[in-house]
Amino acid sequence: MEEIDITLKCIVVGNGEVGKTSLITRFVKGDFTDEYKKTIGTDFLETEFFCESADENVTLHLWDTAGQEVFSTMTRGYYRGSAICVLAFSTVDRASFEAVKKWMGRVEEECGPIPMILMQNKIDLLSDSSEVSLKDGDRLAEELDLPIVRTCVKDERGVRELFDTLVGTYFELKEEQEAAEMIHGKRVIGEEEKETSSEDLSQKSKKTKSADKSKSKPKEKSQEKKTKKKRKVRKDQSTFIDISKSSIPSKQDKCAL
Ligand SMILES: Nc1nc2c(ncn2[C@@H]2O[C@H](COP(=O)(O)OP(=O)(O)OP(=O)(O)O)[C@@H](O)[C@H]2O)c(=O)[nH]1
Ligand SMILES: [Mg+2]
Repeated sequence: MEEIDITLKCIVVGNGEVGKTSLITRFVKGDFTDEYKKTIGTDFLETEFFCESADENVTLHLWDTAGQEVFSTMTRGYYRGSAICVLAFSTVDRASFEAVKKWMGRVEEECGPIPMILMQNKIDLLSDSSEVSLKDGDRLAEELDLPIVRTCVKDERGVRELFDTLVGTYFELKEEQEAAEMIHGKRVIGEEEKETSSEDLSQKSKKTKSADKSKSKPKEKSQEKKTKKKRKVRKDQSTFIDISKSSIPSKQDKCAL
C-alpha cells in the first residue's frame, strides 16, 4: 500500500508556566526539567508519530508558544495553518484554567474551528484543595464540547494519550467530511439526470429516503453524538509549512487560511 506522509501543524497554547514547553520536550526528546525557563515568542520541534487510534503515521510539527501575555501579539501569527491545537492549563493555577476560553478564541480567530483538546497538566499536584479540580476540568470539557486528557508531564503520564486522542480526532473528522462530500457529489449528479421521468424521480427519492433511513437509523444517535464531540476539519489541514527555511510563517502556511 502506498504510504501517504501527512504532516500536521499542532499549536500548543495556554498561560505561562502551565507546562507547554515541558510537554513538547517530554514528547519529542523524552527529557524533563524542574527548572522554569519561560518561552520567548515561539519555538518549534518536529517528530514522527504513530497514532494508534487512527492507525496512521504522521509527522507532527509542534509549535510551542509563549504563555506570557506580553508576547501574545508576537505569537498569534504563528497559529496560522495549524491543523490541531492543545489548550493547556495547570491544576495548581486557577487563572490558567479561566484563560482557556480566551486562548481558544484566539486560535479560532486565526485558524477557524480546528480539532482541539484540553490538557489538564500537573495532575501530580492534585489535592482536595488544588485550584482546579477534576470536576472543574470535566465541566469545562462539557461546556466547550472538547475532549480532555489529564497529564503529568513530569512523570510522563498522559502525554502520548493526549496526542493520540487529538490526532485520532483529526482523522475521524477528516473521514466524516470526505464521506459527506462524496454523498453530496452523488446527489448533484442525480439531479442532473434530465431524461428521468417524474415518476422515476419520485421512486428514486423514496428509495433514497428509505436507503438513507435504513443506513443511518441504527447509527444516527451515536453518529450525532460523535459529531457533536468533534470540531470541523478544514480540507487544507494536512499540509505543511517548510519551516526548516524560516521560523516565520511561510506562504504555504498562509494558504491554509
Ligand atoms: N509538578 C509538575 N511540574 C511540572 C509539570 N509539567 C511542567 N512542570 C513544571 O512547570 C514549570 C513550567 O513549565 P514550562 O513547560 O516551562 O511552562 P510553559 O507553559 O512552557 O511556560 P511559558 O513558556 O512561560 O509559557 C517548570 O518548572 C516545569 O518543570 C508536571 O506535570 N508536574
Ligand atoms: Mg514555554
